[in-house]
Amino acid sequence: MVDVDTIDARLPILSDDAIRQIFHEIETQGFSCIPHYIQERDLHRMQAFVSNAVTRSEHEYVVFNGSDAVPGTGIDELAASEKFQSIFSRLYTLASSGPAPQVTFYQILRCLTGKGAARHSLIFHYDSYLITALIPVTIPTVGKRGDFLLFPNRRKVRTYYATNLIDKVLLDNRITQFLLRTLVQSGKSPLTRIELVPGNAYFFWGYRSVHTNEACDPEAVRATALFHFADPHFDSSLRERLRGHR
Ligand SMILES: O=C(O)CCC(=O)C(=O)O
Ligand SMILES: [Fe+2]
Repeated sequence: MVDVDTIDARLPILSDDAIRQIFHEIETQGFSCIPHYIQERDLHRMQAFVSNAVTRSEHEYVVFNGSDAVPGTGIDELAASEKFQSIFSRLYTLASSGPAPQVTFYQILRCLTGKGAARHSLIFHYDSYLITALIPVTIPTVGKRGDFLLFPNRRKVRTYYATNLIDKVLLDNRITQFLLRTLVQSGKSPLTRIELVPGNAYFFWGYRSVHTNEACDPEAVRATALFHFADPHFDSSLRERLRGHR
């Protein structure tokens, strides 16, 4: 039974055509945005949580993992919402032409602020999950906004976990990170820059796209909720063995 007072009751129902359109936009422009996906009253609940969290952390970077860390904020309701989950399962099917596994998320709420704002920004990466949804909760209205930066669809889904590791090593090193930062500063790169709007929902292939966020000013707060779904290497034996050695 759907509780009428959860977010699910207020989310739009997206037709299969709408999902195909989202899929097409992710494939061609690298991301798709559903404007005003979260209604004001729900957004306010999330923003109040962020503002309390930042006070409690004495204005330093803080991150919350999973629904249990954000009870009653609406972010937990979103993760459990059938309407929200069905966007992911249908996108998955269009991307992989197979049935989607049950939708569960690797889910985080990142609150950038203080000295940590710069430290946790401009770190270019691939996500470990195919589909990423980003929902901006709080975005600075003055100073640096902390735009989202994306080089969309730079790689295919790797058959082997080992190839995925090589991709990650080639990206996650000082030289590549320095070159990418320089490229961003030059303003000449084929970079997609997204000026985030609170309450919108942005979808992209997190696994396939190099991406990161810019910093906000230390005295500002920039909070984003991220929902990651579908790990292509969930059954990799190499990964299991590497984990065992940690
Ligand atoms: O906060 C953001 O804008 C992006 C964060 C991100 O890419 C991630 O957590 O995987
Ligand atoms: Fe990411």
